[in-house]
Amino acid sequence: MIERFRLHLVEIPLVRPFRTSFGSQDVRDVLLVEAVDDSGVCGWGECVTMAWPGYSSEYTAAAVDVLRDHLIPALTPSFDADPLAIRDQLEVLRGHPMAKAALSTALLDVWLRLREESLADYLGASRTEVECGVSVGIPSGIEELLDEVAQYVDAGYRRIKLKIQPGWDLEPVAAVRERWPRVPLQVDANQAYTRDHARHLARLDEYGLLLIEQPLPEDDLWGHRLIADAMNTPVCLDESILSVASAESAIEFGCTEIINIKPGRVGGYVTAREIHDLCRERAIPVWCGGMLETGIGRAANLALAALPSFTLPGDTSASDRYFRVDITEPFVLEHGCLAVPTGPGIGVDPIAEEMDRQRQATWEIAV
Ligand code: OSB
Ligand code: MG
Repeated sequence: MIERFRLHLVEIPLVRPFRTSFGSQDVRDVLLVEAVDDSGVCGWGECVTMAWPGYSSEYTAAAVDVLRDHLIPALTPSFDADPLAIRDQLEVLRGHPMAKAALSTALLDVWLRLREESLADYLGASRTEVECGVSVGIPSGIEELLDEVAQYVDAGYRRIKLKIQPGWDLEPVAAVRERWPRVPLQVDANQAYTRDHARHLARLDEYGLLLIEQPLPEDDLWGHRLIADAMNTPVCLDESILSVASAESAIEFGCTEIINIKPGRVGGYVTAREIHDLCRERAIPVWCGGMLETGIGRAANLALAALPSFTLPGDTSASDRYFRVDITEPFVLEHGCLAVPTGPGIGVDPIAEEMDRQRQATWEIAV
């Protein structure tokens, strides 16, 4: 029986600022949900919200509020239900997929630990390690960009993703392509363009990109179809994919040729697996996105990224790409891959001393 929850807010410095079209971060404010079972087993879920609503409408302070005042009370007293039933109960409350994902992952982690089953086995993973890419923020200039990409290429990352925005697109892509003619390369706009940019974006075609991620606002599915028709580079949706239904619409309307699956954005791992299964049926390749997670969120993402249709390297980078000190044992890149955790549940635990060192606040919720 679950007897209490703890929400932990920790703040971890990033190794370098991460700038995108929607803003810049130099620390990661991380909200972790801990579900405490009366048997002594604890489960963990990382809430991938950021401090401000730049990527989506969710943000961390609102996640604390909705978890404490709405989501946890909505489940009381049936926290021990199976993962599908938990999702059904949370669906009655609208929106807040990241908060829902954190809560349902903490409960799933307890549920699996009690069964001594790994998340990878539960989801149906087909590999023991996953190929990793890296997402490169918008730096101060081309020289800085080339220096940063060189570090990642030398470290063995299997693909490079450049963040772009109007005014920072053709030139950085050309510079990276010129220096590394064969490195698998893709770009992510985080909704920074408009439909009127279609012809401009088509100029990226000559650089042999794997894909362009989310050029237009989240709700503009048809606009993405217009962009896809205007360019040869495959369009890949991130922010627009919020559910199995939105994934199916995007595929059927020809708005996306590849999908970035982020468990936080779709409300958790059960839905993430269903989107994977849909994409498998429709022959749409998928890859696992990231939100600058600590080792807690990364461990669970690696389990998901080990499923068969995750055929492109994801944004599941090693701990040292983000933090000098992670809050779990660090994930270390080996020949461009990270190992999928094999222990029960998500397979990792936070290091208590690191949590204490970085702690900003804790909320305790007895049920
Ligand atoms: O759009 O994929 C994105 C980070 C924060 C918010 C949105 C995104 C990202 C990344 C980094 O691109 C992914 C990672 O390395 O975790
Ligand atoms: Mg993205």
